[in-house]
Amino acid sequence: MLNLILFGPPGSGKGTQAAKLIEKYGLLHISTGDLFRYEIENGTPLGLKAEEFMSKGELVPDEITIGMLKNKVNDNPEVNGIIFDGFPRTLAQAEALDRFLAEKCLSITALIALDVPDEEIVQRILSRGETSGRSDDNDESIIRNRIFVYNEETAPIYNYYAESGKSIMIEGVGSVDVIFNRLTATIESVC
Ligand code: B4P
Repeated sequence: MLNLILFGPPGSGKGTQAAKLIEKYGLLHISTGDLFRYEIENGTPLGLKAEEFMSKGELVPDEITIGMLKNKVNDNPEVNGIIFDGFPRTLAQAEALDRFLAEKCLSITALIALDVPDEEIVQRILSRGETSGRSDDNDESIIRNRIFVYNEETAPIYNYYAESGKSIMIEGVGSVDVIFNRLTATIESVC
């Protein structure tokens, strides 16, 4: 099974590239951001809780996020592999993911990080905010808080998987197709 973590700061293009990768490789796409937005749209208790954090550009607590992720994996036992998009975002999530996969005799194949400078990210997210209706997309101070939280809590996960030789950084600036070609070349070198 090909189990990939698509990694990078907010707005680095994880969701954009995951949509193309699942088509090419027939993988299950799990985006914790999309799962939370679905819960918010449906006004569920989980959605109401998640919105408190997301609207401020903060992370949703691990206990909520990890349980939701496990349910999604368990609901899809027959897949060829999984693209984890936006998960893990804390070291506790990464450790929980590894333990959970190990119980199923599975593991992460590789973590592929998209490298995009902060100013490019701010511009991308602000322009998405013109149409996305997302409360975390149209206020520059919230976007900068998301980048701060990424650097503090999420970026160390790169080194965590680097210890087992699984982390790969690729250039995340360029057209969507150019980045997709970089990603597929990288994936084909690890599987
Ligand atoms: P996410 O939904 O994961 O969103 P994201 O980081 O904004 O997006 P992504 O990197 O996927 O960017 P995209 O392709 O859309 O998270 C939102 C929030 O949910 C978090 O802040 C947090 O509160 C919560 N959350 C999610 N997972 C969590 C977890 N595990 N633990 C705790 N909390 C969690 O691209 C962005 C924009 O750039 C788009 O407009 C796109 O069109 C554009 N773009 C993409 N590629 C481009 C390119 N090559 N050139 C120019 N523009 C490009």
